[in-house]
Parts: sequence; structure tokens; C-alpha cells
Amino acid sequence: AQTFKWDDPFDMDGRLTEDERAIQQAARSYAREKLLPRVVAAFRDETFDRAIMTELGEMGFLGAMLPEQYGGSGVSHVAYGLIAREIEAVDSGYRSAMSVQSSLAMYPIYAFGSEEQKMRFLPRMAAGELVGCFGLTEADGGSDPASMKTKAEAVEGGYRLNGGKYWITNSPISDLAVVWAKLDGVIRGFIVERGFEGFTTTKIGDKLSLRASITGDIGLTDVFVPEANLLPSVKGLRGPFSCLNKARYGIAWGAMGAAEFCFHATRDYVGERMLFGRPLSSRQLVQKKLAEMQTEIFLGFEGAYALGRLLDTGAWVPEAISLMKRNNCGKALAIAREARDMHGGAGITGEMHVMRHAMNLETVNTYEGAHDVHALILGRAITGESAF
Ligand code: TGC
Ligand code: FAD
Repeated sequence: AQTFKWDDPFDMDGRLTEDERAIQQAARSYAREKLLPRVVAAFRDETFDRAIMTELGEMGFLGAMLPEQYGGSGVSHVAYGLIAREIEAVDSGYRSAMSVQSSLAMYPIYAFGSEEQKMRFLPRMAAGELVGCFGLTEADGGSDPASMKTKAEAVEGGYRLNGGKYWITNSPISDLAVVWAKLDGVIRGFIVERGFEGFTTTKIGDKLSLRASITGDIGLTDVFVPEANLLPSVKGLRGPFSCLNKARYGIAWGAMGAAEFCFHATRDYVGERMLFGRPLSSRQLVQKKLAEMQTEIFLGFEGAYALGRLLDTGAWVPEAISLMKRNNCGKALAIAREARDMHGGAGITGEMHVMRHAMNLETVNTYEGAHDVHALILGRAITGESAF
């Protein structure tokens, strides 16, 4: 007979392919040995170590789902999710850096770029040699990207871009930005390279969340973008949203990875913390909270796993991604806050990690479609009424 595994109640490990198991193991070792030791200082000092991109590239984690000719290794959506789970167990900011590169910068070039663009950028991005960012959000239109003001106009040999983007992960260290702008009123994607005149990026400081991830703006003043840098194969919001589908799916795994870390840390802590002559873990209130964390985490992983298999076979729809992104981010945030509480005062320290996770998950619950925006996407699908 099987025994109940408190840390893997549905035996997900047994349902992964050998490759997926190996990739998860590699991601876990890298994250715990190389990222965890530097994250407390990075978060405190609000710095992102550029070398991490090179390391992620060496590990094969950037654009891992893409075919080999473009630097990827054709891994499954489940494997991509498992990488996100292990990296975000250390810090949502590190997972951010990775998912922006893979899903938001490499994926649009792969899906909508010319062969020349793919060969020029993707292998070097997969290696972490070039860092990309994704410019969709503007200061005035976060949840409503259709209202963007950034404009492109056709000029001889290419386009002239004017406008600006805000809240852009990796922008200050990026070598290229996939910028979405309106050309004759229609949203198009442009690859804007570092060094193009009029293209600027400035770091946003004093964030109280995702401090180990670098965020900035993008300024575009009369930036000339050659014809060769227009993404030829997509028009309209479907372009950026196709990238968001991939990233939101990865976040569904990643957020639960952070929650899982908090669950393990809390189980260890209450097992050792002696109060009133007994370990905290012997208390009913404490056990109930652990049971609730466990339930939400492993249901969340099951949903993400099912969605990953659907993505692999092509039988998915965007609303299912909204459901999982929303559920897992909201639940992970609640779990991290509870974990902080159960650690008592110790929970506010850097070395315990749980409060950092809670602070990070505030952003994760907001970006890539805020929690309530995904509720409205689902509400529209349920009722046929748009309530945006
Ligand atoms: P709507 O009418 O719903 O759709 C407009 C067009 O887009 C198509 N579309 C999709 N296509 C593929 N996948 C999806 N998920 C799609 N969703 C929509 C749709 O079919 C339609 O196409 P067409 O050809 O008919 O025109 O557009 P709307 O303006 O009503 O949209 C409303 C809403 C709220 C759903 C949408 O704007 C939304 O999702 N807002 C949230 C914005 C958001 O997620 N921003 C993310 C920015 S990037 C980011 O946060 C990165 S952080 C990364 C990190 O650090 O990890
Ligand atoms: P708003 O859209 O102003 O929303 C404010 C509140 O209103 C939210 O609670 C929302 O749920 C609610 N709301 C919105 N519309 C409705 C409605 N119709 N009815 C009821 N309630 C509503 N963007 C990029 O393009 N690229 C990036 O790399 C990127 N990285 C980011 C990194 C960080 C650290 C952060 C914080 C953000 C990042 N973003 C990025 C932007 C992110 O996607 C937006 O912050 C997000 O989409 C929400 O937009 P907003 O912040 O303008 O909030």
C-alpha cells in the first residue's frame, strides 16, 4: 500500500516524465545552492545581479520550450512550470527575470518574428548573453492596455516611435525591448535595441516588493526602428496577450512554489518552537492552518499540472489560464501572510524568508493581470457580459 506523502499528496513526482523530474531537480539544486545564499542581501539592497541571467542561460532555463535551433531544448510546458516553481521558491523576482526573458521577450520573437530576427536574437538570449524586456504597460493604462498612447509612424526604411512604458521588469539592464505600439491605430510589436537613439530606461526605486528584481520605465523619443525590427506576423492585442498566456501559466506554478517554500519553513518552525511546554506543532489551531496551506498548495499544483498538459496538446483556452493565475497567486499570497504570522516575530526577519515572499506576492497578484481583472475575464466567460 502507498503511504501518504505530506509534501506530495497526489504523487505528482510519480506522474512526471523522467526528463521533467531531472529538470526539476536541476532547477531546485541551482536555486537552493546559488540563488538562496544571495537573495537576502539582494532584497535588502534592492539589487539584481546581472550574472544570474548568464547562469540561468547556462542551466538551459531561458526559452527552454523553444526548439534547439533557436537555443531552446523543446521542454514541455510542465517542465517550464517546474522550473518556475523551483526558482520562485527562492524569490518571485528571480522567477520574474526568467519569465520575462522566456515568455515575454523570446516567445514573441519566436512566434511572430522573421527567421532573420529569430536567428539574430534567440540563441544569444537563450544563453543569457542578451537580456530582453517587454513593454506593454503604460503609466495611464495598466489593466487596460488597449488604451496605450505609444505610437509608431512609418518613415523611410522603418518606423519612428514615440511614447513611454512604465513598470517594466528588466528594462534598465536590457539589451533589447519588445515594445508594443500603435501603428495607424493597430497594435504592433517592435524590437527596440539598446543604443537606438532616443531609447532610454530608468530604474524605479523604493519598491517594497520584488526588490531583488530590477524594474524600470522605457522612454521613446523619436526612436528610429528599422523595418527589419518590426514583428511581421501579428497585429492587435493578440500579440502581447499570446505572450502573457505563457507567462501567466508559469506564474501559476511559480506563486505556488513560493507558497510551498513558506509551508515547509512553517512546518519546520512550529516543530521546533516550544511554547507552554510543548511544540507549537502539537496544537490544533496550528495543525489546521498547516492542513489548509497543504490543501491549497497541492490543489493549486494539480490545476497548474492539468493546464500544462493541455498546453502541451494544444487543447487549452486563455480563460483556464486566468483561472489558475488568479487562484494560485491569491492563495499563495494568503499562505505567505499566514506563514509570517505563524513564525511570530521571527517571521519579520530576512533570514526566515517568509515575509519577503509575502511582500513579493503582492506584486505577483497584481502584475500579468490583477486578481480582480482575471475575475472579470472569468465573469465575462460565465455570463457573456463584459464588466470591465
Ligand atoms: P478583448 O476584447 O478581451 O481582446 C482584444 C483582442 O485580444 C485577444 N485576446 C487574446 N488573445 C490571446 N490570448 C489572450 N489571453 C487574449 N485575450 C484577449 C482577443 O481575442 C481580441 O482579439 P481580436 O482579434 O478580436 O481583436 O480586450 P479588452 O481590451 O477588452 O481586454 C480587457 C482585458 C482586461 C482582458 C485585458 O486588457 C487584460 O488582460 N488586462 C490585463 C493587462 C495585463 O495583463 N498586463 C500585463 C502586462 S505585462 C506584465 O505584467 C509582466 S510582469 C512579468 C514579470 O515580471 O514576471
Ligand atoms: P490598475 O490597472 O490601475 O488597477 C488598479 C486596481 O483596479 C487593481 O486592483 C485592479 O484589479 C482594479 N481594476 C482595474 N480595472 C478594473 C475594473 N474594470 N473593475 C474593477 N476593478 C478594476 N508591465 C509590462 O508591460 N511589462 C513588465 O515587465 C511589467 N513588470 C512589472 C513589474 C512590477 C514590479 C510591477 C508592479 C508591474 C509590472 N508590470 C509590467 C505592470 C503590471 O502588469 C500592471 O501593474 C498591472 O497590469 C496592473 O496595472 P496598474 O498597476 O496600472 O493597476
